[in-house]
Amino acid sequence: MSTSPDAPSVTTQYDSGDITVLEGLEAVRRRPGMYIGSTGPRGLHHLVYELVDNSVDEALAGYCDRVEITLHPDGSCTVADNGRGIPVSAMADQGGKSALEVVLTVLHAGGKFGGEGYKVSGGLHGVGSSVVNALSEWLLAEVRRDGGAFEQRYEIGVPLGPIERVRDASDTGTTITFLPDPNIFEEPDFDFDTLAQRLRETAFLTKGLLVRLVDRRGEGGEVEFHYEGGIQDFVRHLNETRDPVHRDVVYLESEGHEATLEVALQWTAAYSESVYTFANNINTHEGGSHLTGFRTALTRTLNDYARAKGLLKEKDDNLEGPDTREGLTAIVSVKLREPQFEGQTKTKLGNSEITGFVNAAVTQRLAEYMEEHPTEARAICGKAINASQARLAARKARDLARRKGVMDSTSLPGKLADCSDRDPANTELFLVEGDSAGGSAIMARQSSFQAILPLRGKIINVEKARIDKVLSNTEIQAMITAMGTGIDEDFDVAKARYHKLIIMTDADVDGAHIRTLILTFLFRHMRGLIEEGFVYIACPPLYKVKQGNQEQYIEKELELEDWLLERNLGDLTLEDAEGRTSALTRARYQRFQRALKEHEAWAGNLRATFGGATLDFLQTHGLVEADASDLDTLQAAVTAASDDRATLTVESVDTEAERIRARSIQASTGEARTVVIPLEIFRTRELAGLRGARAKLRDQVGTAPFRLARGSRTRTPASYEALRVAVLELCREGVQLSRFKGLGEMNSEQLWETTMDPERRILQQVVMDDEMAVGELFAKLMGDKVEPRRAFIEDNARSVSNLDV
Ligand code: 0RA
Repeated sequence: MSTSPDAPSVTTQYDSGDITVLEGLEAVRRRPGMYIGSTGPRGLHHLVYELVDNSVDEALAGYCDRVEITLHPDGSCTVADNGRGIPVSAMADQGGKSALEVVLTVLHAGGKFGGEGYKVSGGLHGVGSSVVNALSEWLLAEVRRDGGAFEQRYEIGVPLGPIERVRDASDTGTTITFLPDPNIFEEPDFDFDTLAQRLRETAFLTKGLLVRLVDRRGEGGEVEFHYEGGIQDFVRHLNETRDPVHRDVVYLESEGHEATLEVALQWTAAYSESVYTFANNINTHEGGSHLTGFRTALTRTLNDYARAKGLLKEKDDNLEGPDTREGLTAIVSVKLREPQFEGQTKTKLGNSEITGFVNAAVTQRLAEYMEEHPTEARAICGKAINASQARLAARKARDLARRKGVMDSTSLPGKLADCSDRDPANTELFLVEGDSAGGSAIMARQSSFQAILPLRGKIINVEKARIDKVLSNTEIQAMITAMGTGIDEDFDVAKARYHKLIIMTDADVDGAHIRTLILTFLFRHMRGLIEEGFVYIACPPLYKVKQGNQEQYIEKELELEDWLLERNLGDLTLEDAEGRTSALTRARYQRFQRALKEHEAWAGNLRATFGGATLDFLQTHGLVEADASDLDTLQAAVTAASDDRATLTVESVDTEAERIRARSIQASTGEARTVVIPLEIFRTRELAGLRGARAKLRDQVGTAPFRLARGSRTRTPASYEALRVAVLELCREGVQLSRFKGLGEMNSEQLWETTMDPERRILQQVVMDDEMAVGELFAKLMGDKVEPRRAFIEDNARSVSNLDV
C-alpha cells in the first residue's frame, strides 16, 4: 500500500485542481518519510503533534485555550480544540472548496488562512494537516462555528463527500479524528507516555493553554497539563528533583524586530547542566545560534559581576563557560518568522542573527537581575567559582589518572578477563554484577571474543560526585581502562576496544540500581558509546519451558504465551455456534485477540458513560446491533429481542429525554431486570466502535457458544473472552514450566545458554530517543532527592531494563 496509490472510493468528477491534490497526497503516501521523518513510532506520533501544533497556533493567536487528545480502542486518535474552527465556507480561488478541505488536502496550505502569519513552523513540523490526512485510513473532521457543526469524512486523504452541516452548535472549535493507515505505519500503536512527555512540553511552552490527554483504550489513563507560569513552571518542574542554590526562577523576555525571546533559569547544587532550547516551540536538541548567544551572555555576565564585586580576585583566572553552567537548569525559547533548521536531525537553529539578539538581551537582563538581587547573585557566582576550582582539581585528577594509565589501555585492570581477538568489531565486554556471577561468566564465556569485567558492589553515583571523585573510584577506573575510549573531552569512540558493552545485572531492585548507576556514568561521561549503539543490556530469562524433548528459555510472561500458542495452536479445532469450523492460525488468533481488546475497551467506555447495567442488557439480549434511529424503532427492537430464554417488554417511554425503560424476565429463573436505555447511546462513536469490533470478532472466529478441542480434551466457552481463556488453557496442557530468579542461581552452563550465547541470548540495545527525558530520568533516579528515586526504582524493578533510555 505504501507504494501503490489507492483508487478513491467515491466516484466524483475531477477537475485539474483535484488532480493536483491527488498527486500531492500520492507523493506523501509514496514517500511518507520525507514528510514525517519515518514510518516508525516517531513518525506515527508526529501525526498527533502536527494536529496539536495547529491548535497551539490557534492558541498563540489568542483564540483557543484548550486542546484535548483522545486515544480510542480502534487505534484512532482525536485532537479537539476550542478555537475559532477552521473556516468552512467556499473559497472562490480554490475552485469553490471550503478552507477546511483545502487545509486537509493541499500540501502546506495550513498557514495561508487568517493572514496574521502566526503559523511559525519548520523542520519536520508544519508539514500540515493534509499529510496526516493522506496517511490516515480514514479521517473525520468536525468544525463548530457560525452556529453549526460541520463534518467531512476522508479516506487516505480523499473526501468521501462534500462538507455537511450536521446539527446546531453554540460553541466553536475544531475536532479531528484519524486512524493512521496500518499499511503505512509499521506499528500503529500510540504510546501514552511518549505523547504525555511531549504534550507536557507543549503546555509549558504555551502559557495558559490547557492540554488534556485521555487514553480510552482499556487500561485507561488521563493527564492534564496547564501552566500559567509557562517556562518558569518548566524550570520549577525540572528542579523538583534538585536542590536550588537560590530561591527564584529568573525569568526574562525580550521582543526584537525579527524574533521574541523567553528565558527561565535557576542554578542548583547538581553537577550536570540541563539547558534546553526551543525555536518556535520545537525542541532544538542540537542547539544552534540561540544557545550560542545564551552561553556567551552567561559567561560574560557572571565574570563581569564576580570581578566587579571582588568575588574573583585579580590573580584568579576567568570563569569558563562550563563553570557558569554547572548545575544550571534553563529553558531558552525563541520565536522567529523564518527559522532555519540544520543538523543531522534538523534540530539545530541556523539563523545567525539570533546569536547577537539573545546574547544582548540575556546579558542586559541578567546583569540587571544580579544587581537587584545581590544575595542570589552571590550564590550563583559561588556555585560557578566552586565549579571552576573543581575543574582545576579534576584536571589534576585526570592527569594523574592518565599517568596511571586509566585513560589509555596500556595497563589493563587486573580483574578484567580479556578476550584474545583484537578486532573491536568482533568483541564484547560484559560488565557483571558481583564477583560470583563474574566467576561463572568467566567460566561460561567464549574467550576468543568475550571479555568479562566483574564489578564489586556499588559503583559511585556520578550525579552526586564531581569528576575528580568519580575518577578515583576503582570500579569506574577499571571500566574506563577496559573500554579504552577515555571520557569527556578526551573521549574517542574510535579507540573503543569492544563494539559491544553488555551490562549484566540481576533482575531485582539491586540489579536495577547498579544498572542505572552504570548507565548514568555512560550517559554523562561516555555518551558517544550510547550514540554509536555500543551499549546493551543482557536479559536473563525468567522461565524455562519444556514440552516433550523441546525446551526453551523465556524472558517474560508475554513471550511465554507466544511460545505456547506458536507450538500448540495448530492442534486446536474450533467450531462456532453455527457449526462453522475454522483453523486457528497464529495470524487469525492475533487478530481475534486484538479485536477482543478493542471490544472490551469500547464496552468499558460505554459502561463508564451509560452505566454497566444498560450495556449488559444490550449485550445479553443482542441489542447492540439493533436499528434504533428513533424511539419507535428502539421500542420495536426491544420487544422483538424476546426469545425462549427471556421475555422483553417496554415499561415506559420518556419522549422528552429520549429514553425508554425496558424490562426482561429470564425464562429459566424468573429473574426480572429493569434498565433505562437512552436513545443517545445508539448515536455514539463508542457504540459504532463496539459494533465494528464485534464484526471483527465474528469474522475471525464466528459466534458464541464455541466448541474447542485439542485431541480428546474439549471446552465449550460461551463468550469471546471465555474462548481466549480456554485456548490458553488447552495450549498449556503437557508443558512444564520452571522459574529462575537471578544470575546467581544459574550455573555457568545455564548462564552461557541463556544470557551469553549470541545464538540464544536476548540483548536490549540502549538507545536515546529523547535526550531531555533521559537526562531528567537520571537526575531523578540519581540526584539529590531520595524519594523520587526510591519510588521509581521500586515501581520499575523489572521494567527499567525495558526502558528505551
Ligand atoms: C485560520 C483562520 C481561522 C481558523 C484557523 C486558521 C484555525 C485552524 C486550526 C487548526 C486546528 N485548529 C484550528 N483552529 C482554527 C478562522 C478565521 C476566522 O474565523 O475569521
